[in-house]
Amino acid sequence: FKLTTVEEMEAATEKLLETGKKVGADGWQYRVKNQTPHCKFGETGICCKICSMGPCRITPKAPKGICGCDAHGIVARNYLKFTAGGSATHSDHGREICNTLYHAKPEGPYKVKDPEKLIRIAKEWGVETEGKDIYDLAHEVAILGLSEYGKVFGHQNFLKRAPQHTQEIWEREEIAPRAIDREVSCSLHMTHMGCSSKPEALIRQSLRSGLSDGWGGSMAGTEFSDVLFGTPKPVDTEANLGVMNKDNVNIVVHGHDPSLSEMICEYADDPEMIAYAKSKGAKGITVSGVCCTSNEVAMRRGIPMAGNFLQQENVVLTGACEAIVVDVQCIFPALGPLSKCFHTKFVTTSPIAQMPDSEFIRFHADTAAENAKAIVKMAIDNFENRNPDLVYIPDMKQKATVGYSVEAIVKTLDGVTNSQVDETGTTKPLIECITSGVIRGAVAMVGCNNPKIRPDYAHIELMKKLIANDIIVVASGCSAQAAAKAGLMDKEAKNLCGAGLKRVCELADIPPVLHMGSCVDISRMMILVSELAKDSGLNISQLPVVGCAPEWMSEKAVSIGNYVVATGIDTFLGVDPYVSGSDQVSKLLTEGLRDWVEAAYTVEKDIEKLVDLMIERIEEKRTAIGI
Ligand code: WCC
Ligand code: FE2
Repeated sequence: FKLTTVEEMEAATEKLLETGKKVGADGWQYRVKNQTPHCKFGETGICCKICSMGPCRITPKAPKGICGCDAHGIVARNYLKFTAGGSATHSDHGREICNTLYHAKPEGPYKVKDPEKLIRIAKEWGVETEGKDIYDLAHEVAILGLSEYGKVFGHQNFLKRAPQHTQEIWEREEIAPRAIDREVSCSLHMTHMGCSSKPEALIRQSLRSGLSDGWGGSMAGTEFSDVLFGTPKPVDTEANLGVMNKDNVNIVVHGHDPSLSEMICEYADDPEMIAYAKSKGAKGITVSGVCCTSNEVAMRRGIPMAGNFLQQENVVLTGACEAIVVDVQCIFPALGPLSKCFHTKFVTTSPIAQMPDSEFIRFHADTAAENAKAIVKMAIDNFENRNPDLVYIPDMKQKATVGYSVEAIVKTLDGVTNSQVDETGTTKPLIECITSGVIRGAVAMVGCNNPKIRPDYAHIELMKKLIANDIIVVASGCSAQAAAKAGLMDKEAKNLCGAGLKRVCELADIPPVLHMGSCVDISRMMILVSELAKDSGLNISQLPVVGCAPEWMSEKAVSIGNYVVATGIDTFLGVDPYVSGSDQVSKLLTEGLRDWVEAAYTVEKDIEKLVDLMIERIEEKRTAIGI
C-alpha cells in the first residue's frame, strides 16, 4: 500500500495540460497568472460598492466612504453578504430536495428508500404517522420542510436536535435562526446602504444566517436526500482520474443535487443503455463524478470519484469524456469553451446554473426519467466523435471505503470497546476511545481547493499528520475527495496512524479518514457532535473536536464556518475570508465570538502551523476536562 502523492497528481495534470495546448485549451492555471497579484482592496475587504456613490475604497488618506462608513463596517458588511450568499445556496439546494420528496411516487422515478428515517423525522416534527401511507407522509413532511423556508413564527425545527446548552446559547445570543429565507433577506437588508455598520451586529447576523444553513437548509438537504436515496452505509469505491475508462462511454456528473446524478446513474446502469453503448463500439458506460454530486452517489452507490474542485477541467482534458453533466454550484464557466476544444458535451440542467457554450436540458422532478435517459443517450451517441489521438487518462486511482453517515459510524463503532460499554446504538464506544486516550480527538476536514494553496496538499498533509497523532478525521466535500485520491480512505491507511487509532481502525474495520458526504452533509457532523455531547454529558465546546477548511474558496464555506463556530466548534481556516482590512472584525472572529458561542476562528496560512495549532487545541481541551 502506497499513498498517491501530490507531486504525482501534479505531474498527471501537467501531462493533461500538454493535451490542452494541442487544442488551444485554457486552464485555471493560466487564468490565475493573469489575475495575480489580486486587488489589495478586495483582498482585505475594504472595497465597498453597495451603493452608486462609490465604489469607495479605504486608504490612510480616505479612511471613510462617502456615507461615512469606516473599514470595520465595510469589512463586516462584506462578510455578512458573503455568508448570506453561501447560506442561500445550500438552503436552496435543500429546498430542491424537499421539492423532489414532494414529487416522490411509488411508481418512481423518485421513491422513498428510507421510510424509517422519514417516520423518525415526522415524529420529531409532531406529525401523526400511525396508519398513514408512506407516500402521503412523504408529501406532508415535504410541505413542512418547504415551510421551514418561510415559517411565520418560531425557529428552525431541527434546532431541537442540539444539546440543551447549545440551544440556550442560541436563544441568549439571539442567533437562533428563524425562517431560512428570512435570515438571507434580513442579511441583505442589514447590509443595504444606510442600515448596519456596527461589526458586532453584522457578525451576529452572519452566525444566524450560517445557522439557518447548517441547522436548516443543509440539514433538510441531507435528511431528505437520505429519505429519497437511502442513508449511506459503508461501501467500496475508487478515486482519481484513473477511474475513467478509455474503452467505455464516460459520463461525468458534477455539481451538488443528487436528484440529477441518481437518475443518471440509474439509466447508465440500464441493460438497454449498456447494449446501446456496445452497439456504438464502447465496452460499457462509466459514470464518475466531480465535487459533491460525486460524493452523493459515491456514498450511496459506490460510484467512483474522478476528482475534486480544481480537477474539473482535467476530466475534459482526458479527451475521453463524452459528457460532463452538471446541476448547480462549483461549476467553472470555463467548462463550456473547454468542452468545445474536445468532443465533450457540456450539459447544464438547472435554471439556477445556466452557462454559455452548454447544451441545456432542463431537469425536472416530473420528467427526470426522460431527461436522464436523453442525457445518457446523448453521451453514448457522442462516443464515436472522440479523437483517439487526444485520449490520455492518467493511470492513477486509489481504493476508498466511503458512506459514513452518523448512523453508519454509530453502527460501525458498536463493540469496538471490550469494556463495560454495552449500550449499543449510541456514540458511547467512540467517547470511550476518546476519554481513554486511544483516540486523542477528532477533526472535521471540509471545504474546497483554492489556487492560493497548493491544491490538495494542505488537505492531505494535514490529515496525514492528524492520523499519525491518533486524531480521527471525518471529511466531506472536496476535502474528502482529496483524501480518497491520496489513498487515505483505503483501510490500509491504518498503517499511517498512531498505535491507538490504528487499533480502532482494525477493530472497527474502518479507514482513519471517514467520508461523511457532501458539503450539505456537514450537517451530519453537527448531529454527530450533538450526540457525542449528549452521550458524554459535556458541552460541544468541551469536546476535543475542531473543524478545518484549509483550502476553502466559496461563499458556502464561510456560511459553513459560521454555523460550525456557532455550534461551539473551533474552526481553522487556511485562507483569510477578506477581513484583514479591519482589526476589529478580525479580532471579533478570532476572539470575540468565544464570549458568545464558546468557539472562534483561527486563520493561519502556514499549513504546518495550522495543523500544530489544531493538535494543541485538542490537547488543551483534553486537559480542561481532565482526560
Ligand atoms: Ni463544497 Fe468547495 Fe468542493 Fe464546492 S463542492 S469546491 S463548495 S468543497
Ligand atoms: Fe459541495
